[in-house]
Amino acid sequence: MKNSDKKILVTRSSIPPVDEYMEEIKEIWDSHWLTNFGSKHRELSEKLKSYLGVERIQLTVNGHLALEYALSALKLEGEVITTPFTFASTTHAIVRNGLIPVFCDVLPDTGTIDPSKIEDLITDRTCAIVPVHVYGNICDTEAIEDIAKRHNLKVIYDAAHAFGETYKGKGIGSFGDASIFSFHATKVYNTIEGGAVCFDDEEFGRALYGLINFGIRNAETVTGVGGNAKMNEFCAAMGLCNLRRVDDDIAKREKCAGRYRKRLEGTAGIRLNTVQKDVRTNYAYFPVFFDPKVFGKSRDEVKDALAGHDILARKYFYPLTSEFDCYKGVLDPGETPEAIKLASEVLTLPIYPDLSLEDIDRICDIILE
Ligand code: T4K
Repeated sequence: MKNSDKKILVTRSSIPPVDEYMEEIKEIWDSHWLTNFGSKHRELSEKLKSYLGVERIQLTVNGHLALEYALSALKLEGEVITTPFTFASTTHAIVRNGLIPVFCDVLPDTGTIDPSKIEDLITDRTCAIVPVHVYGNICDTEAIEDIAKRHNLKVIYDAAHAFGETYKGKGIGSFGDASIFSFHATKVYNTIEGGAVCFDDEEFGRALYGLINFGIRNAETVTGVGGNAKMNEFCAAMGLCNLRRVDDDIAKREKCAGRYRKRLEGTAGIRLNTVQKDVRTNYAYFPVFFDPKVFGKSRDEVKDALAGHDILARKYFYPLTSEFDCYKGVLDPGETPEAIKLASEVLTLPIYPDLSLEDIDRICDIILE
């Protein structure tokens, strides 16, 4: 197949050599222990705790339920300040807890919550802030912590995109009352499907454990009305394999991002994602923002031109969650002009460890033409 004939999708799951995975799951076969906190689950929990630099961790079946149950474990009521420039999961998790999302605008350079706009949205019903480290861009954790302390609010970070990142040398999962990660197939690090909640507080950990395991304390004692969101042994085994190569994957992603930057930086009408100070990033996404007035073509025209060559970039995140049909007339979309602008201009270009520099050049040639 010629290089120009192959389809390039926005991402491609990282997977280990099949023999490595078979070796890892052999123990599961031998023991017949498939789920419910088995040895792979325990081993992965320990390894991730250390890799992510967090005090405590609870692995989950996916990132969405990590967030939904983390919010639930905090027993919140009322309004939650969050942003609409995110994946459906963030807003849905808040709403599915019977909480009301109050949409705050984002910073134009990072797409993360604008701390200077939070306090105007606080009412006597506000109970928490759910900021999103969108694309792995780190929120202003210091400003958020200061606001949360002064107003006695909980902070739960949606760190779905931020696996392995650090801010000033500190694991990003260690900020706030809790941080959640996604280990979905499309993420920098995957366990096929999976996720985790990271936290410090032991009592919160007990409440969370109850929620992800039917409220069971022991075989004859059920102390809470929980659901089921445990990670199974096959996903944990995939996680153990992928953890061995995630640093290498991130290094390869860095090379891809560098090539895109080299080719696209400085082009009139194209803005690239901000490089943040004091952050070790994971190059999860490569968002590009097109200003149609200056660039001469809209984001949608660029997307269609790429699709004409079987290159399927994605509009993460358009539409804003506040504009979803299910929330029309139900939620107040708030005043979020910067988020609206980002959602109208963004195109996330393909990026994954084995994307070749030659393919990146081809993508850039099409954009620049
Ligand atoms: N919070 C935030 C901020 C999130 O972005 C997400 C998830 C969550 C919370 C919730 O975490 P999880 O519950 O998902 O763990 C994808 C992912 O399904 C989703 O995990 C992710 N965010 C979101 C941003 O992207 P889609 O609908 O765009 O996925 P899909 O199926 O179109 O796949 C995208 C591309 O990935 C494909 O074109 C090819 C590649 N791919 C996909 C799959 C399923 C693979 O290479 N292998 C695969 O197995 O949502």
